[in-house]
Order: sequence, then structure tokens, then C-alpha cells
Amino acid sequence: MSEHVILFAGPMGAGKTTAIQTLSETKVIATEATNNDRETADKPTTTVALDYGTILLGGDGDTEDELVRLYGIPGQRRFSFMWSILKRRATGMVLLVHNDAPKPFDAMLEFLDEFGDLYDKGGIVVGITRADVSNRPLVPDYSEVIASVYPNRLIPVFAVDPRNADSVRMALMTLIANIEMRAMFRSIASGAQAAV
Ligand SMILES: Nc1nc2c(ncn2[C@@H]2O[C@H](COP(=O)(O)OP(=O)(O)O)[C@@H](O)[C@H]2O)c(=O)[nH]1
Ligand SMILES: [Mg+2]
Repeated sequence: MSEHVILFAGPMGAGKTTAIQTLSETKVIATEATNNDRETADKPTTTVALDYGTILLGGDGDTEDELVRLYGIPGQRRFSFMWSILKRRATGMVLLVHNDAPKPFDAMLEFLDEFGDLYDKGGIVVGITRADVSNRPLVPDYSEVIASVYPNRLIPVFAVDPRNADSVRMALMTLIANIEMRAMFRSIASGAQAAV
């Protein structure tokens, strides 16, 4: 069975743990501990190592089933030792940024920089969460910031509600379609090269 390893990254409070709990068909392994940083995110617990869940995408007869492994990584930089381990395994990233974050563009750019390799390895989509809590900035504002910093990258941006299965599944499926399309182009290109 083929596999995808997808990271859910983003600042503390963006909705990574919620998204994996919403998506996963297997019991989520979560490593929550008391949050000692209530100033950054006012919630009782926070992820200290990772969240892990899985979802099986059914083949349609012609294609095989695919197992998608979902890893939610801790938002704080002091856990960045976990970032490098997971970065190596991953083939794509759903970057969640909450719209009510103090500096949402800076937060987004920090993760796009840190996990930029994943764009070349597979793909990245950005999900803007908590748009119901704060209705500014708008999704196109994020796209504009990405285009100004990475003019050659195609990174879709959506509004995502991690509590809603359809919403978060849509972001994941867009990412997987993106990864598979690019893998196909790569194999066509290497086939063409071999034929020369
Ligand atoms: N209203 C609202 N709450 C959200 C949304 N996304 C996440 N949350 C809530 O925000 C809080 C932080 O989410 P969590 O998954 O722990 O964030 P993490 O730090 O990225 O793992 C939780 O209470 C979620 O239920 C959203 O789109 N709207
Ligand atoms: Mg979490």
C-alpha cells in the first residue's frame, strides 16, 4: 500500500491537534501536557511531542488504497528537535495559521521558511483557521504575502475550520492531489530524460 506522511504545522493554538482528531480514523496518539504559556495561547494543555493519526483513502478499483499518516507537530520553537525528525519523513505539509494570532503573516512566513524543503519534496497548503473568531486579514491577503516572498511557488490558501471534517479534509485532499500530480510530472520528466 502506498503512503503519505503529512505534517500539520503552525503556531500554538492554530488548530493542529483539533484537525488531526477530526480527520483520523484511528485513535489519535496525542502528547498533551499542561500549558505553561497561557500568554501565547490561552488553553489548558499543549502538544509537547506530536499528535499522530491515520486515514485510509480508498482506491477506486484502478488505484490502490493509500494510507495517510498525519503528524501534528508542536508549535513552539523549543520543540524544534521534533521538527527536523518529522521533516525528514514528511512528503507534504498543511500549515495552519489562526487568523486571531498576534502577527499571522509573520507566523506563516516563519513556518514556510523552516519547512520550505517540503515544498520541493511534495507540496504545501496553508489553512487559515479561526476566521470565525477574527474576520481579518482575508485569505487573499495571505496569498499576496506568499506571492511577494515566494513568487515562484504555488501554495494554495484556504479558510479551514479544523473542527469540521469536510473543511479539513478538503485542505488535505488538495495537498495530496498536489503531491501526486507533481510526482507524476517528475516521473514523466525522468522518463523523457531516459528516452533521450
Ligand atoms: N472558533 C474556532 N475555534 C477553533 C478553530 N480552530 C481551532 N479552534 C479551537 O482553538 C483551540 C486550539 O486548537 P488546538 O487544536 O489545540 O491547536 P494546536 O495548538 O495547533 O494544536 C481549540 O480549542 C480548538 O477547538 C476555528 O476555526 N474556529
Ligand atoms: Mg496541539
